[in-house]
Amino acid sequence: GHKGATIWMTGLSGSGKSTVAVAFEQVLHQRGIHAYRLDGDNVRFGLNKNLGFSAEDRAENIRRIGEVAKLFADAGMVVITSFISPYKADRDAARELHKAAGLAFYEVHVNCPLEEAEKRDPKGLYKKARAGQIKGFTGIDDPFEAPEQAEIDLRTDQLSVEQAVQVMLDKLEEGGIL
Ligand code: GGZ
Repeated sequence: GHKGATIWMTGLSGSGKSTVAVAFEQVLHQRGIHAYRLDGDNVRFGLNKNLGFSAEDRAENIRRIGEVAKLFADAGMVVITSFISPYKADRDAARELHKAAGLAFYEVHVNCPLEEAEKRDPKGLYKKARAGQIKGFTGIDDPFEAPEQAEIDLRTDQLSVEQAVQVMLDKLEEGGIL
């Protein structure tokens, strides 16, 4: 059996959050673990469709995601959240929510240098941000406050997706979650 927990992936656009989250979820499912991913596709187009990318809206985005993740984790699921979550205070609030409810919380820094994320630019968003067509883009003209004490640090410019997933599996096994 396994316990509920939230795995909180934080990192720049293009850092590999979603790629690693999808691969990690797949392995958990193969092992018969009830896992669920929260990402922009199922949250920003639904629950949070009234929110944009101002500091206030990002904070509210993360606050709601933290609350939803807590509920899923409380129901016994392994929740994987995949949002930039650029502000330390907002991530810490999500962590505190879980702590107060006695639920495990793992912050995962999807740690890819801006230079590399910008080189990947899978959606061409960095290019637009550099050209001034998108204002307030994280890493370009909006902040990303890197975690100082993440439970897991993934240098996704150096690790394969499989290696990154293995690091996460090892950590959760060590913590008695899996
Ligand atoms: C950063 C933005 C922005 C701005 C749109 N800044 O690479 P993507 O496209 O798929 O991931 C990014 C996503 C970020 O949404 P989050 O909910 O994860 O952000 S936060 O946690 O800060 O609330 C990017 C796209 O939305 N996007 N405008 N200005 N990313």
